[in-house]
Amino acid sequence: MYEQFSHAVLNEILDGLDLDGELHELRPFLTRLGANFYGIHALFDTLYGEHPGAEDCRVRLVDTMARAYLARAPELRGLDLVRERDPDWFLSQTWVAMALYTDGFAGDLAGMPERLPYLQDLGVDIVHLMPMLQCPPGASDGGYAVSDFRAIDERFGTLDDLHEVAAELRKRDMLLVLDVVLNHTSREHEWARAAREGSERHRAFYFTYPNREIPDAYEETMPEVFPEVAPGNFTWDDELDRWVMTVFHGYQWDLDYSNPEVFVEMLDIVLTWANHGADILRLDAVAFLWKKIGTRCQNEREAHLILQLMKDCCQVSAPGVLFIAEAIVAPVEVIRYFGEDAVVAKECEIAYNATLMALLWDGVATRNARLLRAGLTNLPDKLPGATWLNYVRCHDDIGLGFSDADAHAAGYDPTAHRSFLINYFTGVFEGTPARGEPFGRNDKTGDARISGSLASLAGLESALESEDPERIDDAIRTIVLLHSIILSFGGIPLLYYGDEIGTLNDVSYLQDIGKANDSRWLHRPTIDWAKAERRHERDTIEARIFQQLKHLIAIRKRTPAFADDNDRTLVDVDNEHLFVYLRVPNQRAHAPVCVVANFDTDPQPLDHGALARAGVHERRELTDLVTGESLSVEGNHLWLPGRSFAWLVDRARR
Ligand code: OTU
Repeated sequence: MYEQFSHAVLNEILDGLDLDGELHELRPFLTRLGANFYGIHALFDTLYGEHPGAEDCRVRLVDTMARAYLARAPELRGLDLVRERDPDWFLSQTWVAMALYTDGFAGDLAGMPERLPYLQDLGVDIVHLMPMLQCPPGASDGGYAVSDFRAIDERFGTLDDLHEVAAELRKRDMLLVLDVVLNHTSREHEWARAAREGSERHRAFYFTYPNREIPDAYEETMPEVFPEVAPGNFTWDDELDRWVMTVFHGYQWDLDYSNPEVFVEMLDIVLTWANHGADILRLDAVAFLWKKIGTRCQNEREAHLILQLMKDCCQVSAPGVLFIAEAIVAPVEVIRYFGEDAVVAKECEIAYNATLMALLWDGVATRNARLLRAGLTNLPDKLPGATWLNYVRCHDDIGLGFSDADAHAAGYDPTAHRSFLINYFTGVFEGTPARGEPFGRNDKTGDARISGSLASLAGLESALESEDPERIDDAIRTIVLLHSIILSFGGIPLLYYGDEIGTLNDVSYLQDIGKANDSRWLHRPTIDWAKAERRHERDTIEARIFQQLKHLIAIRKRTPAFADDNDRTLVDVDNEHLFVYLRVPNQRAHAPVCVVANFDTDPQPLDHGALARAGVHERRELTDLVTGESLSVEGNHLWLPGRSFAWLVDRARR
């Protein structure tokens, strides 16, 4: 019944649109729209059925999808078809990603093409260009306070430059990831300007209030994201003469997605960037998309419905394009971004694995895998057709997002343990090699997070200062160990630019008033290309890191067990320093791989019997894919050097 009704609605909408001349071109679009319209219509009704603007926006929604489809380049439409036929294409082990700031990496977009061989040398084939959209001068939260969602900021170049980068990537079988900042705009965005100039229509794009009554009601339950520099979630705006909801910085105005116009506008922007050649769109801060008094205003059911509607619409106009959910929330909450109550992923196909990231750093500080194991045992299974972005560092701070229950399970007092970690990574803990800075300290809750480059947090900066070869060695081992996990864990490994050559903290941001109060700039470097060149010089720091990572990436790519088939099992080997898991490929012809990582700085024994019991091998001969060597078996144990790892296969099955 409902389905028939929705088709009637669809036909009525299509009849009303001025698409006549182009109808012949719309055939694949119409097929996809027909297939998805029931879902789109039902989601739209649930979200906006009661809104006075609903009918108008429903028509605009279909119009937006149709025009985006018509504007899509034939080459991209072709890719859509290929990917529709092979929907699991991105789960393959051949993908390795890197996130980078275009200016820090290549100066600007025009400088990107000549740097692509460097990425290919390492084995990277997915490139995430951090936000480049137009922002007001001065503080702009690293590009996340956008004043024009349709224009590239001139610091980076032009749209044409971007098209050239996209074409160059495609030529090299590389993928492009771009950001869409869904949750908020800059105060200087034209919608916010219009609101400040008195437009009621645009005021309704945001959450604004004449007095503190509603803001205070929200504040009762809303946490603060940037407690030091942007306390509270509302900012008084003199020009507007009202309070505005600003969950992040005071200059980032939250969009009100209960207004269907906001949804339609933002869908148009999503589809626009898909048409500019993005293969994958990173949707920023998706947990925050729906606000409700009396809640934390994160992970609300409606936030999921908005993403599902966004996905369904994208599926109609640009079905080859994937979404990344940037939701830095608890594991049980993150997996809902793959699609709640769904059978296969139908919201975002990819999500940041912030749990793994934070737990890896715990392993570095504690030299054991207790919390890592406890936390990951409770990482729920993903849906089929969904995958993780596994990372060690990114442009943001490290939040200690593990649950108290997991900390207890690992034998820690959660509060004491979190403060140990903060002290360890910010150089306060006696004897720590780590050199980070605190970020987002909140005196009310006692929370804090951590900034710093991977190399500096892993101890390379202090080791180089001490000129102690053993400490330098430890730091490099730690850096490679962390990467060995993200490369084998299941999902797309996401490297962060500069880490591949051991880039240290960069304190130059302190000289810039737009950045000085945000320690995340410590780890948003400008690449030193002379340093990068040293990757070719034997025994330099750069070569030791880069060449090992390159080697691991190459092995990953030819090892089918590392594709993401939801096939990882943690193995208990009765040694708290070791983190062990088994990856079983879905085709029996390929060999399973057992990943063994020693977080201790001293050698640790691995019990052979425990591996046999876990079904890792039939014989006593194991080969390490990384070194190609058989592991030395002494008595019943394999010995793993400090901060080392192995990717083991049963020799008989190689
Ligand atoms: C994201 O961050 C971006 O990655 C940050 O760089 C931006 O500042 C922020 O959004 C606002 O656009 O929203 O879902 O440092 O981990 O703010 C999580 C805290 C986010 C970030 C958090 C994150």
